[in-house]
Amino acid sequence: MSGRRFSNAAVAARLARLADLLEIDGANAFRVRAYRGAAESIETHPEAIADVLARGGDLTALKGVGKDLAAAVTTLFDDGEIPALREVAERVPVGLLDVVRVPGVGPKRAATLWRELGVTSLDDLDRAARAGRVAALAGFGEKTQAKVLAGVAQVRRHGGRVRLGDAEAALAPLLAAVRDAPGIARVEVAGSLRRGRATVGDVDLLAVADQPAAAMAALREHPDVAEVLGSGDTKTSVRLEGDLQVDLRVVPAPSFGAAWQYFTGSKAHNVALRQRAVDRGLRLSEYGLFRGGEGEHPERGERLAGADEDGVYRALGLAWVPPELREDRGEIAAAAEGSLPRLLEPSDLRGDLHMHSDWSDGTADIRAMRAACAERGYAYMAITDHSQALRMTGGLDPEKLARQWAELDEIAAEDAASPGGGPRPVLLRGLEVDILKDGRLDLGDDWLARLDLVIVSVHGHLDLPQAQQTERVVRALQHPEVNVLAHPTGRLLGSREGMALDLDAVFEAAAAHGVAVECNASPYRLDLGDVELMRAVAAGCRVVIDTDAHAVAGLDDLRYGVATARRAWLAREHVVNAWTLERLRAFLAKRPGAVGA
Ligand code: DGT
Ligand code: CA
Ligand code: CA
Ligand code: ZN
Repeated sequence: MSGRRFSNAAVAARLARLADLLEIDGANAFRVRAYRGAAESIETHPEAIADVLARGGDLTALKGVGKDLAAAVTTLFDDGEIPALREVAERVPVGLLDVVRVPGVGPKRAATLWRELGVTSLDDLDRAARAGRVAALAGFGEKTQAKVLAGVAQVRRHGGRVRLGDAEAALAPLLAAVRDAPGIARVEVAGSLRRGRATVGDVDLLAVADQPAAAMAALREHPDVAEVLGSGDTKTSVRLEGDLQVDLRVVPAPSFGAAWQYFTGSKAHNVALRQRAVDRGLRLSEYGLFRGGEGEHPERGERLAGADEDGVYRALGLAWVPPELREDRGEIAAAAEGSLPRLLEPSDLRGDLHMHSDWSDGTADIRAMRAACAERGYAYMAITDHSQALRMTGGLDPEKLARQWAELDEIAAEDAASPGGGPRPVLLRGLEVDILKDGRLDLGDDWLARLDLVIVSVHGHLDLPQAQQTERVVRALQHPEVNVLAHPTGRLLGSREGMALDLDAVFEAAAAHGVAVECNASPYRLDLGDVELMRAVAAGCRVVIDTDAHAVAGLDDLRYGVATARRAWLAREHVVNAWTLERLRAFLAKRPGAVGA
């Protein structure tokens, strides 16, 4: 068994997906049922299938698993995929799997919608239904169309988490509208958005207002609102056009801090905090921190804190805990001892070390990217276009790289010719070099040696079995010229899980060879994520937070990376692009002793 160790649930999910896709594809009903039956049997099997296979056990002993299915599952463990699933997924758009989840749309109807209207996703279905094209199909009609529309909204509500960046962007105009409503004293973001999670389930807003009704109306009546889910005296919930749910609560000023603390969460942090209150004979709720009171009415007791968050933590003998740390990962003990880290701040970063120009698939030229970095006050920056293997990006071969360096030299000459002027970030010569399938790098050693900064990353063959993928990445990290491993897991939030990779082995190699691991700040990636960053630092790795910007606007994504790093408890010391240029250069040159400098 060379592949990934799949859980029973993961195996079952693949078989169920295969059954759904086959059914949409019009496969024989017997075959579809066989996959579904096997999925159920594997999901509920008490022993891990991985263990059954490891001890040479027979899968056909499981109810509903015949010879062919047993072979398919064995192949999954050996090769990381089921051939039949890959085959059908090449024919049938996977977006139809969302479509079949819509109440009233089974696989048969999904197939009709696909063939007749070209529907391949929930968005397509939504548009087709709004345009009245669903009702016009034979066997559908107005009633079904209305049901489909409501069903799409329902699937979206329960289905997806929304990326941090998308949530921020969607929220901004609403927040401004509520802030401008008459009688508003204060509006703040709470929930997972305030904690900086990579994705959010919904957005929680908290306000203090003399006229709560006006605040509620400002939200309800905003043009971006698609549906009002509920609206009362103290709470309004809406769903936006882009599917995000937003809850607004209005609370009395004396309770604001306690409510902000409560609705910021996380739930696990709140549970631990409330226990601390109980241990002190106190009661903590969204109304405040109280001594005495009775039953359901703690607020009849003596109020010790509640108007501001800081006061709530202080009254519990704690330092104020930054929201990104509130996940019950040891922050309460640290706040009690006064040992919370001095977390990285956005202003600590002195440069961005991963970005693309129009030499490969970026949209701006080097001078424009540099001007944008200068505006952001950076001391240094690196242009890191793609290497030649990524042909569709216009990746650079040595000849093109030499021409790019000539342009960098020209810019340096311009600088020298006009001293003074505005701030000018130092331009480092970088490249994002592809890790080839066998772990070799997509550029010759003599060229690698002449770069200031060598980023390596995986863009192809993301589906190799774990042992092979790990060996591939580790081999790349062993190359003496390599400085950064970019987007180490390859995950794309909401659309692609990370590669099968033994991250502990990767982190160990990165630490041993002086390679920094990236926290890619693109809101589509946030890779490494918070939990992985903690593991990396524990393994002795340094971290670089960079944007992988492909346009000037992408440079602003840095703050999502900072939020992720803060969630991982990172301080300036861990992050190489928070260091001075001198110290960074020593790290990049892998000079002995440089890391601790
Ligand atoms: P999300 O929306 O899934 O990304 O995550 P949150 O953390 O924003 O969760 P949400 O919106 O359900 O609730 C906001 C906060 O309210 C949550 O972080 C903590 C607090 N909260 C909600 N339900 C409970 C609960 O049952 N117990 C406690 N202690 N706190 C809760
Ligand atoms: Ca939330
Ligand atoms: Ca909520
Ligand atoms: Zn890149």
